[in-house]
Amino acid sequence: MHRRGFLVAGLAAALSGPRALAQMKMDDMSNMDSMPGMGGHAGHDMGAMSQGAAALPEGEALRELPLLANEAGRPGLFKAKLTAAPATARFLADQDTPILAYNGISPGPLIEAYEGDRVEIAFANRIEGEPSTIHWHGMPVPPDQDGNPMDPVAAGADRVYAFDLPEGSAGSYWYHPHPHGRTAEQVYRGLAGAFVVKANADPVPAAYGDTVLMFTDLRLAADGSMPDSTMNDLMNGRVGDHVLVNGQKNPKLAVAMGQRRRLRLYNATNARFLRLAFANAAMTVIGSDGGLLEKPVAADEILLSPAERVELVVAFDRPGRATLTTLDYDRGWMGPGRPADAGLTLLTVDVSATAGQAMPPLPERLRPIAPLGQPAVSRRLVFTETMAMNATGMEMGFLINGKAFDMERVDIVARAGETELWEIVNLADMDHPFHLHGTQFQVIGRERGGKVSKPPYLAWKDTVNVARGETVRLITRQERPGPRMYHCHILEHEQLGMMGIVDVRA
Ligand SMILES: [Cu+2]
Repeated sequence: MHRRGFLVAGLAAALSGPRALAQMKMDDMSNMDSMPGMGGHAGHDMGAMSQGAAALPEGEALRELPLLANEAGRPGLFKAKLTAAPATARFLADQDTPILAYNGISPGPLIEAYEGDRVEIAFANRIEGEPSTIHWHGMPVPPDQDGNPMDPVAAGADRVYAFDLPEGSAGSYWYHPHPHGRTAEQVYRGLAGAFVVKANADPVPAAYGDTVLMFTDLRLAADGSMPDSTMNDLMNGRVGDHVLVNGQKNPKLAVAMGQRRRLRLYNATNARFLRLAFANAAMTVIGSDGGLLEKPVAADEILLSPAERVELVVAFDRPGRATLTTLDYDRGWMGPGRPADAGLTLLTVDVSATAGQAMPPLPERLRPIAPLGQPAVSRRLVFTETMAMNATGMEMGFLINGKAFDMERVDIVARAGETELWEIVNLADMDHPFHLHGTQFQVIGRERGGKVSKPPYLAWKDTVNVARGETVRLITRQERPGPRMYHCHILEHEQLGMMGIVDVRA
């Protein structure tokens, strides 16, 4: 195990309040046998989380996500309803699993709208006893429409989210709850869906299709229920036993030899890092979180940290079986039960022996991306983790600039329309995927162990992994006044304090 320093004295004072702390009782610590002072030994054996994991059926035909029906009846408007409520899912042949769902399904229905559209979505929160919100992850929506924790929708209540999709905003976004203190649980219980904004003039050939592959992470007890999170989950982020694609384990897709497919990959897990490769098929990256790149880039592998998306064109030029699999990635793990990252097959593609009809080529240029330019302001955000034992148990803090999230506190004041440099410094022992609401940013550099590197290409991003010991520099600009959240997208870390508010002023 990676042994860490414990701050015993004075830690409670350094943390800003009980909301920021995970209070762990000793009797919850049965799976923490490698903690200093707890006895036991370190190891990479599977911890309590994976014992008795139920086997899920594999190899069913891949289900495309069902579309959310547009009730507007006229062009230029997307109007629909989303209801968050308890539901059941059939992961095991003979057992119902209680989940939370949007319109009865998980992942939620796929929202497809076009640049220039007005969007009006009536949200009904029918989760008993829990506030919720819908956050439009990555989308350029006004602050008061973005489902911030400051704007909860009470249990049983309704509200309408309304916003316009500007020209140039085509991209692979998603939606999920963001209520204070409940985001992690509502997401792992099933609340997440994809929101694809389509371009009016799309350079990618329509013959490639357009398929969302949404990865979620399921932990299932033998009785078909989803167990509550453990202390290990709170520290590392909750990692499940099964990575699902559109709700299915290792589903199957059949394609003709020579076919190319446009695939939008979403990491909608709470905390699972997905380092992905396609065996027997060639991947080309064409887009990031906020839409197309300037030109296609061939890739042997991809790292998708929680909440990131990538748009791919995959060429199936060899007959037989092509598989999307995971590779090992060490993102920093505390205690026992580090999940087996490598060797998971997420999707199996059967490629026919006879060639299908010829496919049009991918254009060499996709769209221009203008660099955001010289920043007028620079800021530094330092991510740290703290832990301590006290009389009631263990206290953990996930902090930004030494502070845990406080809804009443503005951490940064920014000016609308002004370009800023943000330096995200990770001094912690785990990777933390950084997410900023309300805009897309451009990463301009990384630094780790004194080594500085520039990204290989310009891309619009709303989430970027900051590896432990790494500094990521990004350029950002908020266009509209109002409060915006920034946080770690390991949702348990966000919930334990690794979040702040930037107040954008006119
Ligand atoms: Cu984190």
